[in-house]
Amino acid sequence: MYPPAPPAPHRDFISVTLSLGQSDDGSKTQRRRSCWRKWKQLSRLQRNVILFILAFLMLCGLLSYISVADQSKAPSGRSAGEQRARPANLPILPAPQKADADPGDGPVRPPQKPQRHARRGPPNLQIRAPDKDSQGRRQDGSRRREAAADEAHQQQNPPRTVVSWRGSVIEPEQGTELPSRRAEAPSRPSSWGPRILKHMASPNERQKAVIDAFRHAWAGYRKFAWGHDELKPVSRSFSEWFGLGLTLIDSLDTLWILGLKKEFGEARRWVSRKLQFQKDVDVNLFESTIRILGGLLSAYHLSGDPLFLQRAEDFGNRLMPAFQTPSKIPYSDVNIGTGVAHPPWWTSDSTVAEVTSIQLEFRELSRLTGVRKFQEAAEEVTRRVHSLSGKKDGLVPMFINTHSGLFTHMGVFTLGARADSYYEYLLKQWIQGGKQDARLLEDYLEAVEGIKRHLLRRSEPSKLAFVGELAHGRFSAKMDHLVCFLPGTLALGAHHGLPADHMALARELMDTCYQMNRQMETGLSPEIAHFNLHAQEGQKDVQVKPADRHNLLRPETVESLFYLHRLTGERKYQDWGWEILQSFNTYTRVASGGYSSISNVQDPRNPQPRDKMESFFLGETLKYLYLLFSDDPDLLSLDAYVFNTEAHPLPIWAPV
Ligand code: DMJ
Repeated sequence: MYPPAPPAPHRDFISVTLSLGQSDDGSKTQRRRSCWRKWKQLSRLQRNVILFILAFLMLCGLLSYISVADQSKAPSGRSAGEQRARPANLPILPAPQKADADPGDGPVRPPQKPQRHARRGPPNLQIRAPDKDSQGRRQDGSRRREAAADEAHQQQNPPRTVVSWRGSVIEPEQGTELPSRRAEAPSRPSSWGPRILKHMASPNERQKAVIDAFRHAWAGYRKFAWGHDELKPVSRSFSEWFGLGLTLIDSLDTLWILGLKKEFGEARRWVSRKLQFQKDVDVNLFESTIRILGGLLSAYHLSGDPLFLQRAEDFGNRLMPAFQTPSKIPYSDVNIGTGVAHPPWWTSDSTVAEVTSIQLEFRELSRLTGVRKFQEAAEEVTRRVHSLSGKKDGLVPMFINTHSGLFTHMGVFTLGARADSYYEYLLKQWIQGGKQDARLLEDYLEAVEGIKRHLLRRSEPSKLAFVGELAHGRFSAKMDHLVCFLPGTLALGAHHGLPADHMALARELMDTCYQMNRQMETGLSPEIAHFNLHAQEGQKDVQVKPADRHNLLRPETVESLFYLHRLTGERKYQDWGWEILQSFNTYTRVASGGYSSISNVQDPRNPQPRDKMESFFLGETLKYLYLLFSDDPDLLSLDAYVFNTEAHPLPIWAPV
């Protein structure tokens, strides 16, 4: 039994009505009394239900008020605190879309469904280009208007330097720093002289063929993917990775070097007017550093246009949260809009090559801006990795933990994916900094000895030297095409005074990388090759597994050919590169514009286009081919420049 209900708190009721601020006339008093009587007649249960509903309605009202107030307080962005509290990985990029973009102007188109494409034989025989004329006519008017506006802008804000095309008359110093900040800049790299493309001969026949290939790739990107990350040449659409115009930025310095002035101007306009970093998007720290930061810095060095440095600094700032980890080893991903950094969802590890291959760019950004934090954060990683245990004669594991700062997945060693550019950046940082930092050199030299001792073998029947992998003491005769950066790096080290046997090894590995292309029916290397270790009748040196026979238009072979030719002067390296360019043209060129990765380098009748043109095809592959075919050692001299791992040239701080 419940005890009898206490008398109703009459005063409470009156206090509520008074709070409405109404005058207390007789009729209202009557109504109140009758309401009160009705209330008293209700059962306890009925009263409780009504009270509960009222409380619920009040709560809902309060919540919706708060949410409306919040939205109206944040018209375009969130406070830094709110932004940081937001979870990362928000799905904001549009799905791949078909594009028929209007380069240079026009609003961003709403997302559309990607078109499926039918695969019909070699890509260069596929799909006709759309009606260029009518499209071109439509675009011409607006492009002319934009060009005029841009010219007016250039006249009002003339560049600080007198720069003739391809940098042939760039004044020293002026194009490489922000004068207003010079006093704050780190003192060390204060001088570097006039060494940009001093005299530039007209392109020879092979270089013209590269220009033609580049124009074709660019035409496809411009028509179908303008301002997006990557061209899908077969379906004539695009794909997004970061949503930052990756191909366009990766291509800026190649456009400049190849002398494509009009195209460079158009791309520059896009950077000036459309490139937007305030975006709620996760980017991979390494990939965006080498392609976007590196691309902008090189564009700045070559053109002297401060726009590129401003963009580089903005972007660098947005990457900095990645370094805020317990160990100072950066996370793999960072949201450039919210500033939230994080590892991949499945691990708290980062990839060793990724965290150790961002230093050239961050150091250069500090040198140019005078803002030290970029260099300090990146160099802290180098210092920590230098003193870590778990290496095997200078060889590093593939993963490192962002909490403990220690290597993980110990005992697996490769020069391929996840470790490759660690070795490259040891040498290149040493060169960039004027060969001062003994720890970098020591780590590099030790690693080359480790490669020779543990990973270097010779194949049968041709005794090709190759670099395999080691997993817990077991050798695997597997070599990624990515490893073909190594001959070039070894040759570069030898050029900068390292032991002559590095050059000998570079030559041998260069032959092998060439054979990885040459022994395929298309003349293009597979992504991964396996080398034959046992002499057997009818067996080739290079073997390919079905899952590994794709080619992504990667640069590493032609990158090394460039170094080997530049540093030995031997014509055969140019000839090998020429063969590879022919193969790209035969098997990967798409008639309507662009080049496509292929799935099968062993089937020349049906190489199976994968419908993707990676940004590094323009940023690296075609740039290195163009430089390979030049006989001018002063064209981006290796005594004045160091190329980042995405082929973006950065100045050596103290020229040699
Ligand atoms: C590029 O992004 C860089 O060269 C990187 O170091 C490795 N992968 C691609 C090219 O293959």
